[in-house]
Amino acid sequence: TQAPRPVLRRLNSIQERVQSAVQEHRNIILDILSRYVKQGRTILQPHHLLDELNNIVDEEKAAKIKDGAFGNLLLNCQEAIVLPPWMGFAVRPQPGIWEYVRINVEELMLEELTVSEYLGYKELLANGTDVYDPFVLELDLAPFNANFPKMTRPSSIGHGVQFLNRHLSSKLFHTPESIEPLFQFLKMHRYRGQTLMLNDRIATLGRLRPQLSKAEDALTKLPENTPFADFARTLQDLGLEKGWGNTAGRVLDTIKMLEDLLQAPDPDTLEKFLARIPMVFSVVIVSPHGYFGQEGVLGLPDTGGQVVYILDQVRALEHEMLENLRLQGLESIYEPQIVILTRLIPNAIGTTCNQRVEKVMGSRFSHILRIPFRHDGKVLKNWISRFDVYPYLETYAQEAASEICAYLSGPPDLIIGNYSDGNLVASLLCQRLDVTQCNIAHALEKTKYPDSDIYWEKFEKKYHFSCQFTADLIAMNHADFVITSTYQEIAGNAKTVGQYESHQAFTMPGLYRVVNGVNVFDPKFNIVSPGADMNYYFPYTDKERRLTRLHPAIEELLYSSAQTDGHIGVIDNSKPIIFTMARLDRVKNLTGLVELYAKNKKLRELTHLVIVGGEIDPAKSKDREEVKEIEKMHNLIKEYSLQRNFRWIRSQTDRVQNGELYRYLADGGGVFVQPALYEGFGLTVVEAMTCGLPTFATCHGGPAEIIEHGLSGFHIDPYHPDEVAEELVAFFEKVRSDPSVWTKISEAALQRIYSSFTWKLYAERLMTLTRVYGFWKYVSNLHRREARRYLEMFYILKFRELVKTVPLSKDDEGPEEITE
Ligand code: UDP
Ligand code: LCN
Repeated sequence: TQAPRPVLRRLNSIQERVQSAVQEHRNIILDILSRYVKQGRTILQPHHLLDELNNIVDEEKAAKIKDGAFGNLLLNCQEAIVLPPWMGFAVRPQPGIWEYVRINVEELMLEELTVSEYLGYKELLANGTDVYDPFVLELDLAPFNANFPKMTRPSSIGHGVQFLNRHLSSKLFHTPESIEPLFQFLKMHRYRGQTLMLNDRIATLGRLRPQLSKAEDALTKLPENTPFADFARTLQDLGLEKGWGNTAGRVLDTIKMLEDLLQAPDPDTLEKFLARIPMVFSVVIVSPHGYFGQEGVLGLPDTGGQVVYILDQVRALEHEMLENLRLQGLESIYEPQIVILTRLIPNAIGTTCNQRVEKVMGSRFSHILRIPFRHDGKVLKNWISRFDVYPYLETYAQEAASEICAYLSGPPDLIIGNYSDGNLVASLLCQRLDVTQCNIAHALEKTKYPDSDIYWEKFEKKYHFSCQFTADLIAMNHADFVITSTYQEIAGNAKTVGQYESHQAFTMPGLYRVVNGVNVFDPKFNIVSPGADMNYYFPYTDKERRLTRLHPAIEELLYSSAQTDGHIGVIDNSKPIIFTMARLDRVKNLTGLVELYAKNKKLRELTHLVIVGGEIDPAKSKDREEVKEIEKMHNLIKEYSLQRNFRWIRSQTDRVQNGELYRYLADGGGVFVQPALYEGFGLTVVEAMTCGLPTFATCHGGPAEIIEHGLSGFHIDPYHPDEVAEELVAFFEKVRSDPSVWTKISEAALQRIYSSFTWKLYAERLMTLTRVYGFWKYVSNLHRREARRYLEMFYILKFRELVKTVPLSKDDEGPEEITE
């Protein structure tokens, strides 16, 4: 007889693990918990939790706790809620994986909570402890994605396309017949009235193989470089149309790939074969808020890296699309079309943002198309902050849909959204035009502002986060695929929560509760990192390309004694320069760098400091946050008598000169420092490294992944400014005795860039993703129809209501952002 099988249950649940540890070390745990309560905070951050753990005096006991299940809970806890007699803990053992518990701090009872219960409990903080509402609107996307393939290991997050290829190709090639959808896909393939790949002469899958081998026979007899036109007729008679390649050699290669797939399919060949199919001819890139221009816009409020990113992206994409068309043998029939869709701003303050159409410089076929914001048929004339654009987006998207179709003579093949507003407009356009949607966040604001969800009402007047977070949720779930610059943008790292991950579960009391907002294990997420345009940013060692004619202007900027509203402070060329450049936002923390420099005597002896950013005269600034930073900067200069070590130059918008400036500073043995409190990605880090300037950049956000600490640059923690100053001192002292220390970092930085951060790699990857997701969407159920219908409802019932709470801008009173 067989032994009875044990009943299956969740072994070692967090509750069991921690409860037994709690029993074992009862007194000491009681003590720690009561100290948390005594801190008087309602929400504890990880460092608050760890501080108390590190305060245990008895070392032996401390070690026992830390190594045990309770210590583990605290080490992995991202947030604790204090509502005596209970404390709630949100525990994240690994990126993307969350567990919730609460502990009674008097009786030491532990209960496991569902995400819903945890958030309900957290809501008491905002609603008052006696207000419990059992019927809260919950947003839950999980049921819609239940049958959808998902990754399981945190290390595979961000590599969605590889996973999807493997998973779905095993399905597609399950039996000889299951390849039928691929055959149908090739047969249906046409563009603007022209049949591509296969024609009606191959009516069934059964006919495909023999016709391919006949074509193969015919092509092997030809020299490899025979142009397509010379054998087009032969292939057409066999059932093969344009699109297979530009020469006999290339066409043969593509045919062999398909034959391999029919015989012994594998995901890599599938990806390579799809990369050869002409699928992407026109792309729309959406970035509504403005100012979006090509000259004189950087440094204007809200206009930073996103604009640089998109312009470089367009040039790289156009180049890649042209190359693809050439190799496909289609360059004489089609031109790639790329349109940047942005806002037309009639009061364009000297920029080109009031022009409807503008050619993208350095491209052949790409344009900026500007459409104004309207309300009640009236055009909005002034620029408005990105936080205030929500009331205009729906009408904007409607107008854009018809304008784009007219402009491109039909819908595009791909729409790429940028930032919250662009991604929402992209969702509305893709829904209406049935086009593949790609999202790029650049920066999700939620992680930048602590507690902006639970206390959303406090932020509402200034930021309208209720609209922004709702738009983000809708867009990230509507997208076919999402590209991010780094892993951390999706899922953070062992210690910190990712930007997308923070939308997995959160609550905005009084509005709605998100129990499954996004799943970072979804294969839609892909890391595709941008680079720096190598026409502007190239190594300081590339002597032949150096722009020495710009040196007098650069020297004037750095060293002239004139004190103007363009530059203040005086330095000479006797010391290496610590350099930084950014918008003068609070989070960029340029004032933090100035302060840490000012306080360190040794650093002031060894180096000069140069910062480029913002306006110097507060009266010239239009941005409320910038004005505060300008004032802070002037105060620091006074307080620390910085006039003779330090140069502050107003924002510089000429990229050609900026590139040479990075290199000029490298000539003098300088470094670049990026001191942001948080940085989504950090284009300046890539620019500086591409010029060979050793870089010290914040460990909070993207730069932590761009730089390998100690090898291709250094991570710094702006929350520990004195240590940053010491690290800089140590570096410059080392370099003084051994200059090769500087050169090694500079060379390794360049290697890092060439291997992972170039626009060429970016464009190839983005095209591959577009084809693969487009194909899978066709052959499988990746349309996410159910989820999209649910999102539509949420958009209509919730988002539209929230938008009504955002005041419309009053044009005649001037831009809103001046008045607080
Ligand atoms: N930039 C510039 N002049 C300035 C400040 C910034 O040209 O005075 C450019 C900088 O070279 C980079 C971009 O603006 O290309 C800033 O991008 P980043 O990703 O560093 O930050 P963001 O502004 O997007 O937050
Ligand atoms: C926005 C940011 O905040 C930066 O961190 C990025 O580098 C930039 O966009 C480009 O993606």
